[in-house]
Amino acid sequence: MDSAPPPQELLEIAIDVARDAAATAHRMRAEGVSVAATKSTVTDVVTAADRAVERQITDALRRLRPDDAVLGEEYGAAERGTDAPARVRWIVDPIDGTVNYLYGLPHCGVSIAAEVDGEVVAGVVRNIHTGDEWTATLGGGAWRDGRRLRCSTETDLGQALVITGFGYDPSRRAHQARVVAELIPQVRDIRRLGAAAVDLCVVAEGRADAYYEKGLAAWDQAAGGLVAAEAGLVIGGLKGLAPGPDMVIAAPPALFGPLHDRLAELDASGGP
Ligand code: LIP
Repeated sequence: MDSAPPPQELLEIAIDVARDAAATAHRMRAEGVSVAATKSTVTDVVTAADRAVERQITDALRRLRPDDAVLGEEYGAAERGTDAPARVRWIVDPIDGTVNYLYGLPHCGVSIAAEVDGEVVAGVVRNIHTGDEWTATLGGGAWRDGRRLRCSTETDLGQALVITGFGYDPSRRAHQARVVAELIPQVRDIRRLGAAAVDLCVVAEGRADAYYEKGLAAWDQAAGGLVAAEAGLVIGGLKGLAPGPDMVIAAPPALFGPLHDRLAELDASGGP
């Protein structure tokens, strides 16, 4: 089996591809976007831009690294033309925060992560509107504009500004809202920004103290999760589980336990 390139080399590819993709998404937004289709529910929308940007990213990765696997939100696992196992897999969310993108809210981004033998080793998240760009490599730290990111040092849950999100299924939203209703008196405040990949990067640089959400797919959290972890946040699920669709929690070491325990008591990964 071929040797995998160093994470920095994969990161440089991800950055170039993400910048071109964000430029396309930005141009298409300016030209006007509309709903092309809906997915899991009538509010789970996909635009023509989500699809065009994912095709652009997949084609670029295919050109640059033909043997790699690509998993994208809109088209799933891209055709490879070989059955030989791929050591490198790219995990792509062409536009994370699609509803924000549709409404023109400047909190949405292109997210590209590179996984080697099942472990995420490089990731970039680029805000489509602001150009904010967060990057990380495994063991190499998290960065924005050449500045190494360090997460919040908050130790008191009662003082914590917590970001969370809601799914597209109304009954799941009702459950998530009940959890927030119980949690909000016990934290500084809650923020719902609307794009998990960008949310994780905002927490990575301490512009909020912690994040949690149920219902994320790999493409929502792969790159942002690495940025968050490399900025010093503990990333995990509930009850020792890995971060995944049931729950993703990102918090500074002193806050992870208290937030985890509160979310477990509130059955935050439960419900529909
Ligand atoms: C979105 C996530 C967000 C979550 C939304 C949705 P999308 O991803 O980024 O955190 O609350 O329900 O999953 O659909 O914009 O790629």
